[in-house]
Amino acid sequence: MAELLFATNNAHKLAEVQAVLGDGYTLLTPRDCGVEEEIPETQPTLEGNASQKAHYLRERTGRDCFADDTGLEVEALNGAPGVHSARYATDGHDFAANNRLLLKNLEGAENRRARFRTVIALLLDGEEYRFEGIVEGRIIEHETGHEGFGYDPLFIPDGYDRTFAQMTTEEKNAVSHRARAVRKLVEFLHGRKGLK
Ligand code: ITT
Repeated sequence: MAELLFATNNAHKLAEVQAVLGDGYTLLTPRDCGVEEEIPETQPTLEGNASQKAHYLRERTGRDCFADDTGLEVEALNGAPGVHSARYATDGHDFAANNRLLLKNLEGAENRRARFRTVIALLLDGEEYRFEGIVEGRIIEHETGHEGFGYDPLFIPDGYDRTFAQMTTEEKNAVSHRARAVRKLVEFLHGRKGLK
């Protein structure tokens, strides 16, 4: 079984990505490799942050690894919160405060179109590769559901009548931004000699 180091401190993400990868890969976390501190993400784009997180981890561990960065891009807010999704309302990862601020900023808005966009940066054998995943949908007016994390209780993907927070991990992974990006990563890895 192949091991893959994933530069995240978010347990929900880890579970989602492990579910997409299945039994063929075991994910390692930064902590598994002795990195306890928060990994910096100070770049102005999702691409920059994914790359920064992966490079930070490789420098500290010497291992190949990948990182993802995700943003919620809301049409009526000109793409906000976007790269600032984690710290939209406060300095910390306060999901409830972020959701409240999003609802406040969308009060009275007719256009509630939004999308999640994930960028994965993979560092492998001295090269960097990028994979993107997008899911389109809309922001509803009240938090609904308790699964998932972040903005999941406010986001209904196109073609569904339930939020991501009302879905199992498997249901979310059928359409989600992150799962789409991870499946591209897996296809890439399968195509490489010597890797499953
Ligand atoms: P790591 O950097 O440790 O991986 P993070 O929580 O900071 O974890 P991101 O920077 O990728 O993750 O995501 C920024 C924010 O976007 C995150 O804090 C959530 O509020 C939101 N977010 C990301 N993925 C999401 C998802 O699948 N569903 C709902 N919200 C999500």
